[in-house]
Amino acid sequence: MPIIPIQSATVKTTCPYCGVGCGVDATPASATEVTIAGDETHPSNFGRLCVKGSALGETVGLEGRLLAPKLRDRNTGLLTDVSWDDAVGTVASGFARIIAQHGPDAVAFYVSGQLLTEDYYVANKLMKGYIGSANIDTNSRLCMSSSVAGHKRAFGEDLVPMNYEDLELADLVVLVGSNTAWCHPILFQRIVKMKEKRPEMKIVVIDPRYTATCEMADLHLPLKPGTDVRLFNGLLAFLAEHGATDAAFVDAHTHGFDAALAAAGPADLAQTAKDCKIDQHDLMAFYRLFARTERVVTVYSQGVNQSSAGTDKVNAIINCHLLTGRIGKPGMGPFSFTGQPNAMGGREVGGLANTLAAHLEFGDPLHGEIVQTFWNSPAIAQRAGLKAVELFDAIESGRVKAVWIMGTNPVVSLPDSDRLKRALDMCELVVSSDIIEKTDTNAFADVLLPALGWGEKDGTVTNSERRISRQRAFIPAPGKARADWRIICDVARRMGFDGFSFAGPQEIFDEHARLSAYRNDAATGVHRAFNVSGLIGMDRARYDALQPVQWPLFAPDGQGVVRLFEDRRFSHADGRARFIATAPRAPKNAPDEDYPLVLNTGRVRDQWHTMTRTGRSAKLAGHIGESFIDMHPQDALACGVREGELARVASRWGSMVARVQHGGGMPRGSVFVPIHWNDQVASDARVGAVVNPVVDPVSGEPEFKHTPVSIEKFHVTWHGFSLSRSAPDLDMVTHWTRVHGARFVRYEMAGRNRFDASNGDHRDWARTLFRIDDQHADWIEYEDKSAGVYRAAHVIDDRIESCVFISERPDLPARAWLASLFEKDRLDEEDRISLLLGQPMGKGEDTGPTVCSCFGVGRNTICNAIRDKGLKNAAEITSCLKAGGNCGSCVPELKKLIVETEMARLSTV
Ligand SMILES: Nc1nc2c(c(=O)[nH]1)N[C@H]1C(S)=C(S)[C@@H](COP(=O)(O)OP(=O)(O)OC[C@H]3O[C@@H](n4cnc5c(=O)[nH]c(N)nc54)[C@H](O)[C@@H]3O)O[C@H]1N2
Ligand SMILES: Nc1nc2c(c(=O)[nH]1)N[C@H]1C(S)=C(S)[C@@H](COP(=O)(O)OP(=O)(O)OC[C@H]3O[C@@H](n4cnc5c(=O)[nH]c(N)nc54)[C@H](O)[C@@H]3O)O[C@H]1N2
Ligand code: SF4
Ligand SMILES: [Mo]
Repeated sequence: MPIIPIQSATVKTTCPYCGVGCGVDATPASATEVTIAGDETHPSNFGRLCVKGSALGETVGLEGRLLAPKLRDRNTGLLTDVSWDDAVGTVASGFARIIAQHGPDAVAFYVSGQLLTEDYYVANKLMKGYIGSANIDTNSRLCMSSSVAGHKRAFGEDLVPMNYEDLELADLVVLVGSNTAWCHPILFQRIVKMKEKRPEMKIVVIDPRYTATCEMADLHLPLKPGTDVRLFNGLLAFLAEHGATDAAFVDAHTHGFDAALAAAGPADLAQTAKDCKIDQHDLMAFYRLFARTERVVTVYSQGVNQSSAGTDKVNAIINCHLLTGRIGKPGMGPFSFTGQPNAMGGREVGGLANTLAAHLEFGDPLHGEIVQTFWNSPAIAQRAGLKAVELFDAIESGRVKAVWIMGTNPVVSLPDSDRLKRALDMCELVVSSDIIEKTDTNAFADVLLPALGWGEKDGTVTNSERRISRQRAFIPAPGKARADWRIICDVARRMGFDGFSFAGPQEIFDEHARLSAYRNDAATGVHRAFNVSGLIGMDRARYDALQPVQWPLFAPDGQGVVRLFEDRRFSHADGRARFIATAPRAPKNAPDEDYPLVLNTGRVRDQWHTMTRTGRSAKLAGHIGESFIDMHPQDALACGVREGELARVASRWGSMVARVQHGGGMPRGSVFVPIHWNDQVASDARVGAVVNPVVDPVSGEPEFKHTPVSIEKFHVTWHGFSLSRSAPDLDMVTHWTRVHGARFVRYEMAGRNRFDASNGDHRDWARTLFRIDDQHADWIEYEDKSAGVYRAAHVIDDRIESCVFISERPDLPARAWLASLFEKDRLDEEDRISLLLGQPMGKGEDTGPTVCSCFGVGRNTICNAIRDKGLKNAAEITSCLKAGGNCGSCVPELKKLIVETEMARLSTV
């Protein structure tokens, strides 16, 4: 469907993916296209974009969009379009009825770090100030909540003190549990660029896996999963023993060092190395480097947060920065990278169930009084609400009877997610606001509310360095979709609440800014560092012109505070930071005989979460097209599975199926599965079903990186793939994964019993697969019964419609070349012969899976060029093939291919 631009001028907006928060120049180029470029003036990225940001233009079409409010008939399961009036009425009366019967704690909102600050603000206000419950939690619970809890314990407030420039000013950057190269690519590039300029700058990666990030590191510590507290406690003891401390800072500005040191235990390098399963010399090298380098930034992400010891991991890291006084100064400090585009904005407004609003908390009645007086609201939540995992437990047990899910897909992203399906099935009223109609979560919704997506919505987001940027609209609202803030306000008003009559997001932002400043001092209220009083009173024109600014921000048109704690004052009442005593403890569920391996889950370079947006881009699909189980070859051997085969990963909670691979740098004992694949794109690849529902006791963040599992072969009798212009009949296959192409959909498939190449009419089978009635259809067919191979292509008027390749063995031919046939209006003779042969004739080599998505350069092309032309580094590959020359996201993989090609060459000489 065409996109009708609001205007053809360039609009400055912010990328909707990761927490780096890159500035984007979006230019609607024609009725169907938007040109995307990096905003050279934005201080996060200075014009650069990673591969996901660069592909944003491909993801704004209307395919699959939810464009009208819908109600589901629970008996038939069918959805019917309804008016907004009816939809808002159904939600408002449903919530009101349940509140009247069962009290305010019987309802809940589950929201998202992908909402804008304005959406988030009104959702929080409605739940905590009007409904009077704190049952609003956000998917940031799954993401940053251990960091939030760690910051509150150490600093007295949820504060990330840092600035992106600190990464460039540092002499040592420690990346803990962060695959920065793939998950925060532009920050990674900023670090790498600086290292190129100043080779003495060091990068250390602490991650059980050897990730793409490690390609650029001086040192990789492949620690045993879950042992970070041990490692940083060991560092604390080492620093204390070697006098690498800032005693004056510790004396004047902190509390609790002695207890923390006692909990850390003695400085016993050998024992720490053994506990963490790290080479003792490498550990010593890291400790020494940390001790002698003044300018250290320690970055941490989900390898730290998503753990049953997540909050302790955060504090164990911060302890080391406090002991050395390396905080609040240029080029040093602990730096929690936020995941989602507006994780930070959500924390500002109070989107977590255990914070109230605007960095005010539960537990002190004064905080509640400040917020209620400011809102002039009929109620105020008195105590913390249910955290995400508890919230869905409460839905399952019937305590919570209505839930409104906004901008998140919990049936994919929560742990033990099959149980979530059961919970939602039982829930009296499930409402979901989304931009996409068919998601795993929406399948359980009684009411679907169409929201505006990126490019259509308008508001603010805050990135990892506390920088507020505008997301601006450049496409008109499609169908009946409405802004999230507006949907929430409409429901609030229909419930009879005043306080929700906003003319636009600028008015909500203004109220948010005023609340941040309201009684923000110890004399009349409570001092908090979160204060954006400089942004009060913006009219629409000023709001539209708002430039990216960091908070706190006091002066109108000011630039905000670049770095926190430069004054050595922390937010605890006495102004001091706290050391936290952190005793190491093992993950709750340990591997055992039945489930001997540890499942680690995370992200891949070119997909975003549950793929509702990145999954639409053919360019992004080329990198990794299907889910996988990455494991050490010896573990694979022990489990009786081989690379390229399908296997089932099972835990005590659930199971999923994916293809086994090596080469992802897995240590023995661990397997890695990506989080993105779900029931919309694969038959059985939702890893959330397998993950244990264990949470950190302080933050409530799930232990996504550590579930004991077993792996066994998934038996099939045939393997295959199809490319077709319309979807095939998936009832014909046992296992499938869909991959989005430019002019086709590709299905990787496998089956049991239904296809036997030595027996039966395969054309009939193919006809049923592609739903072809025509008995006289034009087929190009090849069959080798003894080898168990069958290939068929269906052609209409010389144009390829569909093709399927089947084999009894998993060694199927390459697929990349087939895509080009779908670009053609007519197949020529050579194409037809190629289809029969199952490989391209002469021209068109098999380029292999995409490595550089920007220029579509495949692995085989790159390896051939490295070998044939003797290319020595990434820059030479770029000048030869362009690969790596645009966004740079693939540069770590290029480096890896150089090493692999060289090793392959050496092994053959
Ligand atoms: N391409 C892409 N980028 C994204 C996203 C995306 O979906 N796709 N999502 C965004 C979001 S919301 C988030 S939260 C961030 C996440 O960004 P990251 O945290 O960088 O990503 P993950 O892949 O979840 O996990 C990071 C690493 O933690 C390691 N790890 C596992 N267990 C341990 C452990 O016990 N100790 C240590 N030290 N490390 C461990 C894993 O091996 C993994 O490499 O990415 C953001 N950026
Ligand atoms: N096993 C495992 N699970 C994990 C993780 C892990 O590492 N391992 N990581 C966790 C983390 S850190 C995160 S952040 C979560 C992410 O998990 P989710 O939040 O569940 O994933 P998304 O796909 O981002 O879901 C966003 C939904 O909102 C919709 N949407 C997009 N834009 C808008 C909008 O403007 N308005 C509305 N109303 N809807 C919109 C999208 O179509 C999509 O359905 O996953 C968590 N789950
Ligand atoms: S690093 Fe990539 S995904 Fe993250 S904000 Fe920038 S362009 Fe978007
Ligand atoms: Mo996240």
